[in-house]
Amino acid sequence: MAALMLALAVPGISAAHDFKAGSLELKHPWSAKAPPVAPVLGGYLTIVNTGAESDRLLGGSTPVAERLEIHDSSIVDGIARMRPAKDGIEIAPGATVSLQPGGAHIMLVNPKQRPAEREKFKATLQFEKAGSVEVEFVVQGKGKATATPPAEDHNAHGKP
Ligand SMILES: [Cu+2]
Repeated sequence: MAALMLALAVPGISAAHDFKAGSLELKHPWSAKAPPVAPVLGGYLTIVNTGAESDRLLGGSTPVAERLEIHDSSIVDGIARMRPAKDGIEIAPGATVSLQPGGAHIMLVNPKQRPAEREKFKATLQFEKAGSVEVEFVVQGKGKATATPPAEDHNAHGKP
């Protein structure tokens, strides 16, 4: 554990906007540009587990929002529903897990800042084994790279 924490203290210098923590590779964290009134911002990235042990994304924090939550998405009666992933998101050995619009995702609840498109913001992701990992999310407009984020779905989240 101590060795892992040490490795994480090394600043990530990466033009490719990828991050590494132990045997986890965190690829291109991004957030969808949302309307100024949106109560949540979605966060997405791809996690590759190159190790022999399973790990779990449990949560995290970011200066730009009150809370960072991990959400799961499932189709119930043809409607996409989201709820906090109580046990986090498992990343099995050798697996590539994509957090993306319409699927499991990171939810930034009650944004305090609204970074503009192409701006980056910091976040700390908490993994069961890899521990705390600092990453940077880049804000992207809709309709780029991956699918269009279903922003209206996020409004369905109830407040606790
Ligand atoms: Cu959500």
